[in-house]
Amino acid sequence: MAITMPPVRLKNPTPEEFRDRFLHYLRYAGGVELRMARPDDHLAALELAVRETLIDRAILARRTYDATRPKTVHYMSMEYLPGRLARNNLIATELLGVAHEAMQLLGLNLDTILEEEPDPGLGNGGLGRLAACYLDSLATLDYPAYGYGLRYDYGMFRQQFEDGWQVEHADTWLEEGFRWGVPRHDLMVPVKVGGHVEWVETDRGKHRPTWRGWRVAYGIPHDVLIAGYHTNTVSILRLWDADAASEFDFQMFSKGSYIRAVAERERVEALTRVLYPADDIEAGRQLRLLQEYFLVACSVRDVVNRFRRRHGEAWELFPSKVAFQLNDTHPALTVAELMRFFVDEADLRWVTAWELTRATCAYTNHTLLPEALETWPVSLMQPWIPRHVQIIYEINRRFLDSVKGQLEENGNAVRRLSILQEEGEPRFRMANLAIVGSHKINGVAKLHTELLRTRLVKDFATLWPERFIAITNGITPRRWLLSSNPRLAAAITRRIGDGWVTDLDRLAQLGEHAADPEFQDEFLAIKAANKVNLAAFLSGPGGLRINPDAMCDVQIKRLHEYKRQLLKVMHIIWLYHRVLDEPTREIVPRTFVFGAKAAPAYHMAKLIIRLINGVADVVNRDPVVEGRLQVAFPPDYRVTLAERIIPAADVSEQISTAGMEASGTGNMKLALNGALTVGTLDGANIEIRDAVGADNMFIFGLTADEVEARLTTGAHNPWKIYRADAELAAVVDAIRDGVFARGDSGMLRGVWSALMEHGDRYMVLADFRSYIEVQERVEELYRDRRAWAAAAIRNVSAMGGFSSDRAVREYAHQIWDLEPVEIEPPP
Ligand code: NBG
Repeated sequence: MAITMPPVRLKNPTPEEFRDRFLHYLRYAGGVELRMARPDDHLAALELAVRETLIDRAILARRTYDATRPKTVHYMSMEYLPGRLARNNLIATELLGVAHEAMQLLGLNLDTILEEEPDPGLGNGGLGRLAACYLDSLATLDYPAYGYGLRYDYGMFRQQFEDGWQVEHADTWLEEGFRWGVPRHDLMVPVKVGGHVEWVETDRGKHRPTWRGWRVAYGIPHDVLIAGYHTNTVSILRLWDADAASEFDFQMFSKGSYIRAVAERERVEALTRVLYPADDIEAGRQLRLLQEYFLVACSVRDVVNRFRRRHGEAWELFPSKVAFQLNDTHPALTVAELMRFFVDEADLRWVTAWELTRATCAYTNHTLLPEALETWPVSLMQPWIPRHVQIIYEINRRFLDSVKGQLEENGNAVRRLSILQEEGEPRFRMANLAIVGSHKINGVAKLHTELLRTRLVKDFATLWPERFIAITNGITPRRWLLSSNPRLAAAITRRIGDGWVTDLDRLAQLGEHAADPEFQDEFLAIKAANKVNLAAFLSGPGGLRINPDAMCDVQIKRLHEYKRQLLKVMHIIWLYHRVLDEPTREIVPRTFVFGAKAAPAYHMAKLIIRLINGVADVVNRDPVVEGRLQVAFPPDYRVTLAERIIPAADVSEQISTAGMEASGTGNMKLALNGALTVGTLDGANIEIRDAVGADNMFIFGLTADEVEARLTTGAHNPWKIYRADAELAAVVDAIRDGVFARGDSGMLRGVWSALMEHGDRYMVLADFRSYIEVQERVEELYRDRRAWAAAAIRNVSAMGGFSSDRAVREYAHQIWDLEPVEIEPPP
């Protein structure tokens, strides 16, 4: 008997149908009726009503893919920062208007409901947000794609300030209810851990290493569906949850002791308990290693299962069907796990397995900071993944054999190339493993790739120059303009149509409107309205009264010394001193807005947070500067807060020590929303300058080469700079004397000491004067409102190249060899 598949609906509902869907979920998922429903019930029902559309699309896509079996990319990442999803999914599926009307029919307000949504913080910063932008573009461009990650019970900590200090609280996002993840128990996978390796004789009389005595944990995927904009494709963000699952195994490895068995179960489930904050440099983080392995093992198993379903055992096809992109080194074990699978399970010869693995994997490097490069002690890996340890040794042995003789000054180069770091405790260098196991390695901006090639891993670049490529990061215009800045988006659309949403290069057409006074005025009015919104949000109950007419000067990013929030604060102190010296001086009123979390173990970063709050405390209370200088540091910076701040920004602070910021992506978001960049020649700032022109940007400071020269020749002399600049000295002294620490000169001494006693590694003193000067130019241009507006519009119009659509296409062409597949709706 033929079974015909039910048709999949893809027609969008009418407002009345959407209303009925909403009421259905309210009742049958939430168990309430409209008159007793609370805001979170509304949100839940709304999300489920939208999710229904996404699921229809995902099911349809699955049918298409199972039939056409296209090559698929798998983005492997320990971090994702998708932000709130409801509005973006409504926009992408063209349901925003429908939902709006449907809620009106019920006497509800859609915007109010959407404000209820929590923001999943499954990442630290740019690296995780980039992954989310790429999933948006992959779907919008119809590329078959999975994002693989972990479903942490506790994401990035919630930040509060107590007495100016950062205090971390657990982020209980799952308890607030997360409806977007669809659990797929049918796709549960086993993961082996522990045990040892034995040499076992095969039927053919050979001896081969065999992993024995392992235990099993299970991964349960939760699929978060990310809708492509105006297309039927959805990207699947598959997040693994660790589970001790089956009663059977559970008893097998716990040998009858009930209590021990329950404890064991707890241990397994703790695998995906918490996201590790970045820069948490402390050693021995065994759980983090296991998390990385768990992500890799679950995802590879999932991919292999799908491959088998589609292609049986035709492993030679693997690289033409599967691409893995390693987002930094965190998932570098993918290389070893694929080898283990091919050799141990698929029974392929090492050489064949290696060719398939390398042709499948590619690695993106996101940082040049040596202290951020992952290495794992072999002794830490051995008890958990003994077979992988053995495989990595073998990869390394064969690799080093193959390069001997190929490189000039053999000895040292080989030592640097080795995956094994032998000085001190033996460790595996994950970047080396990722590079050796990949056919392409990319940096995230031009300068970054150059420094990767010439400094960080120069021996690899000499060996395989063709494998190193630059793909500059990008951001999705759907979230970072269309959804978060509706006023500006509408104004742009009125001028040039809405094609820019999926073809950001069209923004270039705005260039001709930059000189149009009418558009300038409109632009300024939009900025002003966005600032009023932000001011209202920041003012909050008991909060600061923000002057909405002031220039809005923004630095929002992870707190790190190389990003130099300290330099920004020193500028504020300098300005403050100026006004105190001459209270009647005319200055452009400014509101400084910070957003930043410090890794909990990063002491200096926390001191800098205390300093910012200390400066805010002094400046915001001082009647002398009232309405002219204000410092706002709303706690708990995250995607949702970025979406509020960016549309209101006039000035974008991108002031990292040159050579240290791989790319930056906040720089792109702010420029796209018409903020003017104050920046060093670092990361993607350089490419932004090339696009918008030096006249429409404020470049200052040392170049990467100059920084390098100062650091390596010892030419940097903090005291000399201090003595030569009385205003700078006053700023430094104020920090030392505790002016911003309620007179306690000990509290922030560490900040002073990093500058004056520990060599000022981040060149804050060296760049101070140049920064002050460029800020004076900012003020000057800002006074000419029309000229400012023109420059801001030119910024917007030049941002086409920074779309994540462009970036994803480059990955598809240059790395993945991936073709789009359109999902046709059923007849
Ligand atoms: C960050 C860099 C940023 C870059 C993002 C995305 C890490 C390790 N790196 O400059 O610091 O924009 O990655 O590529 O988080």
